[in-house]
Amino acid sequence: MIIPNENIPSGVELFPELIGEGTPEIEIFRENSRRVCYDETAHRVTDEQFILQISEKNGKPFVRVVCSGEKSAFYALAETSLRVKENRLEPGEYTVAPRFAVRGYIEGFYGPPWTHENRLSVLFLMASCRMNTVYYAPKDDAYHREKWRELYPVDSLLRLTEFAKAAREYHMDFVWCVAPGLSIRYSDPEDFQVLTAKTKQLYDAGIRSFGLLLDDISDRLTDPEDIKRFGEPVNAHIDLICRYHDELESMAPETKLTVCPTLYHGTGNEYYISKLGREIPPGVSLFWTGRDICSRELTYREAMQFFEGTRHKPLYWDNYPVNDMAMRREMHLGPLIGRDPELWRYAEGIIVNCMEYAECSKIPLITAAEYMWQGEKYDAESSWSRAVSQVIGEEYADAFITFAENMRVSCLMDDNSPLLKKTFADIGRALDDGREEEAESLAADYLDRMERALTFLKRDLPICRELAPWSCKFELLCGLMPLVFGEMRSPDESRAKELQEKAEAYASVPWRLAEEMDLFEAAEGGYRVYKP
Ligand code: LTM
Repeated sequence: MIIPNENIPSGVELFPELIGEGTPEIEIFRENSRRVCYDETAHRVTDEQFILQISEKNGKPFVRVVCSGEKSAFYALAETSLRVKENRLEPGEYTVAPRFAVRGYIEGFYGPPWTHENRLSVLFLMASCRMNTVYYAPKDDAYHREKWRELYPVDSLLRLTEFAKAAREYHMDFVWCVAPGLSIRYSDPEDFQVLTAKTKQLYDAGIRSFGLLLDDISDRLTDPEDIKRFGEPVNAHIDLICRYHDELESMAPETKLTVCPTLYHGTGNEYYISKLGREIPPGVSLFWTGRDICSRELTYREAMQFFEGTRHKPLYWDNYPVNDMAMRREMHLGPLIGRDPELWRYAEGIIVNCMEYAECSKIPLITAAEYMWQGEKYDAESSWSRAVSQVIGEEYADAFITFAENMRVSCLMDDNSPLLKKTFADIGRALDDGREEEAESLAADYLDRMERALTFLKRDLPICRELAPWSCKFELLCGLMPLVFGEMRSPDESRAKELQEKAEAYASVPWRLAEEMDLFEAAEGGYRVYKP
C-alpha cells in the first residue's frame, strides 16, 4: 500500500503486489529539486538510482523510498515488489542503481512484425523489469525499410503514437528507426528532404529519439552521382549521418540519434567503422553486434577495442534471442549468457533483438533485463527459472523446463538438453550400482514432468500457439522416452527396432529439439559409464 503523496510515479499499476491488504506501507520521498543524482559505483549522473529504507511500523514492514524523481520512484516500486515476491524485506538501508545505462530491446528481426497488442504487452513487462529503452525497427514493416520514402498511413501512425506514449508513461525511451539504405541516393537533396519529411511525421507524433539503420545493405555505392561525390560508402554514410543529426538538432535539442553502421560486427578497428565512428558527432550512439553478427560472447576487452577504434562506447545490438533467417528452426527460450559481468563499465548499453514470437521472447528478455540491471551479480540459471515462472506461471514452470531446456541450442551455446543428459547420467549411475528402484523412480518422475509439460503446451494460450511446431515434436519425444529408459534398463531387440523407427520419424521433423543422437547414446548404454 502506498501512502498517497504527490510523488507517486505513473506505471504503479504494474506492481499489483504493492496494492491491497498485507502489503508493506510505502512512502515516497523526493530528496532534492533536481531529477538526477550521482551514482558512485558507475561514476555517472543518473535519474535511476534510489534508496530503500526498510523498517517496521505497527508490526508491518515499512518502506521509505528516497529518490530524485519519478523514474527512480518507479524503479524503487519495482524493487520493493520484487522483495515482496521473494520475501526479502529485511530492515536496512539499500542504495540501488542499474549497471548498464541503456537497457532495452529492439523489434529488429526479419519476419512478420509484432501486432500492436504484442508490442504493448512486451513493453509493460520490460518496463516492470526496469529496461529503459525500446527500439522500433521491424525489417518487414514496409514503412520502416522498403517504402521508407512514404509517410505512414493514419491508422499505423495512430498506433505508433499510442505505443510511444505508453513507453513514455512507463519510463521507457521510444526510438523510432528508419532504414533507407536499400534505395537512398546519398547525393540527392530530394531524397534527404523526403527522409526529413518522414522523420518530421514521427516528430510531430511526439517522438524524440531516432535511429538511422544502414545494416544489411550493399557495401558498394551504385548510383553514379554518389560514386562521383563520395567515392566509397563510408563517406556517403558519414555525410548522411551528420546531415540527419543536424536536422534532428534543428527540430529540438533534446532529440537523440542512434546509427547502425553497414559493418556492424568485427573488432571495431576496421577501416570503415573506425573512420565512421571518428567522423560522426560524439553524441550519436553507435550500434555494434560484437565479434560476430550473433556473438557467443561480448567481452569488456572487445568493448575497449571498439572504443579505441571508433571513439564511441559500443551500444550493443545483441542478436539474442532473435531466431530469424537461418535460425528459424530454433526456438530461443534460454537465458542470456556469455556477456561479460563487467561489460557495463565499457559499453553504452545493450539492446537485445527479439524473435517474431513475442510471447516466447519474454522469457529470454526477462533474463536480459536482469543481466543489464545486475551486471556481475547476474546468475543466468536462477534468472531463467524466475523468468519461466513469471511467464508460464508457478504451477507448470518446473514441468515446462523439461521442454524448454531442449531448445538451448543457439549462437550462445551448442550443447543442448543439459537436464535430460543429467537424468540419463543419474539413471545410468543408479543402474550401474544396482539401485533399480531409484532408476525406475527417476525415469517415472521425468516422464511425469514431460506429460505435465505437454498438458500445458496443449492449452489455448498465445505462447502455446507460438510454440506449436516445437511442441508437436515434443509429443513425439514423449513417446520415445519410455523406450529409451527401457533400453537403458535391459536391451531388447524388438524395442530397439521400435525406438529406431520412431527416432527416425522424430529426426525428420525439422524443428530443433533434443538431439536424437543423445537418445541413441543413452539407449545404447552410453550414459551407464557417464561420469559428470
Ligand atoms: O543485426 C543486425 C544489425 N541486422 C540484422 C538483424 O535485423 C537480424 O535480425 C539479425 C539476425 O538475423 N541479423 C542481422 O544482420
